[in-house]
Amino acid sequence: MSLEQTLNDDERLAQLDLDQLRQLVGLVEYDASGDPFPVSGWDALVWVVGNATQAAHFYQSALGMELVAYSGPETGTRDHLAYVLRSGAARFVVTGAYDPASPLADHHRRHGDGIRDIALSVPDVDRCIAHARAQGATVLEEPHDLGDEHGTVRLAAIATYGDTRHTLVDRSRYTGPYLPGFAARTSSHQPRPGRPERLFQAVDHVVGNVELGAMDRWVDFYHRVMGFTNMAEFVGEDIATDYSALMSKVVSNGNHRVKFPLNEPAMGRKKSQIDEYLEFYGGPGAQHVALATNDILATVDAMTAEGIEFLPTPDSYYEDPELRARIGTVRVPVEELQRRGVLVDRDEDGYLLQIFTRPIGDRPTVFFELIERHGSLGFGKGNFKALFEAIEREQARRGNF
Ligand code: TYF
Ligand code: FE
Repeated sequence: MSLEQTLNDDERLAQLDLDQLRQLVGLVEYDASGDPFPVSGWDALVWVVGNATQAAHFYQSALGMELVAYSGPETGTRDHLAYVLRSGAARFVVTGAYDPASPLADHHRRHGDGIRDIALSVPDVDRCIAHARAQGATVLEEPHDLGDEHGTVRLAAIATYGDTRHTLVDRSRYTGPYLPGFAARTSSHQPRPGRPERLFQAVDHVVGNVELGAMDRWVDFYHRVMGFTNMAEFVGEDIATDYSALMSKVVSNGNHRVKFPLNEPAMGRKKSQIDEYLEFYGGPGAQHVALATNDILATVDAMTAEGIEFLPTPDSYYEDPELRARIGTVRVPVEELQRRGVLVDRDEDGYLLQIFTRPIGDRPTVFFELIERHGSLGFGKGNFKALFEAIEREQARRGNF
């Protein structure tokens, strides 16, 4: 699969070109011919929330997304509502129960707001499912076509950690706004004057939190079932016991567009942030979504103006001479980063800028990261100490540390 072929129609529509994507999310060239489970990229992150109508408003006002489609009783879906939102290549679907007997109501009672489905775009659904089944994966939905006047989508689904699933989607023969059953719907929301047109361009990575001792099993699942490979960054016992209270490994698909860090709790001095997540989510699930932006300062400013709260970073972070030397020169003055609490990490390939929000819902579970990559293919390992201290201060405010 050439890099050009990995660009799907949505991304062409979003006017993202390969060079932009390469920088934004660290895309690489790879040979898909020997890949038993070729994945071209993200299709959608499907959220279950307590109130999809209000969440759709939040994603438009606070995250600057654009409403593109809707399904509900008016379009023939009797048990739940779904709103489809876009920002560049990223697609979120927020769903909520309409009928109290909907399985989504039960999902929400157990997990609170969260990601139920990390849907992936694949060129050959049937081939992926055949391989996944042979590797012992749980097939939740057999390959099937959904069609309407806009064409046909082929879909299937497999189970991953907790109640999370991967729907596999081939929409190459479909021109509708999302899936059959959805009607095109546009935003009535008017962004504030002066706000950048788009606050993020793509999903960079989605992190999964799994139970103590389960990380290597899930890494193995992504290797065997989905043909993913390890990325360099990992946090082992040595670092974990010092300050992070988690262990982490990262797997990615062939072109590196889909990256899954997997965390498990480690025994620190106090309760691990991963244990807090597992307790309040009611088991394993998606912990954070990193959103790729090419102007993290403008994005932070716009989101802050809309009431998004970011984890504060102490001034000592920017004043630490060792860190300052490691940061070197980045594209903006360090004072601009300091004013907003943006973190910097550098490795042999380049650097990245990143910042984390507080949990976005009622439970101390899911949050967002903003990331601006300049060559670095890492995840901010150099910031773990500062970041985890900030997270622990938040845990303490909640009485969970
Ligand atoms: O995706 C990552 O691995 C980084 C680091 O609670 C990280 O963003 C890991 C755990 C966490 C927050 C960030
Ligand atoms: Fe991250």
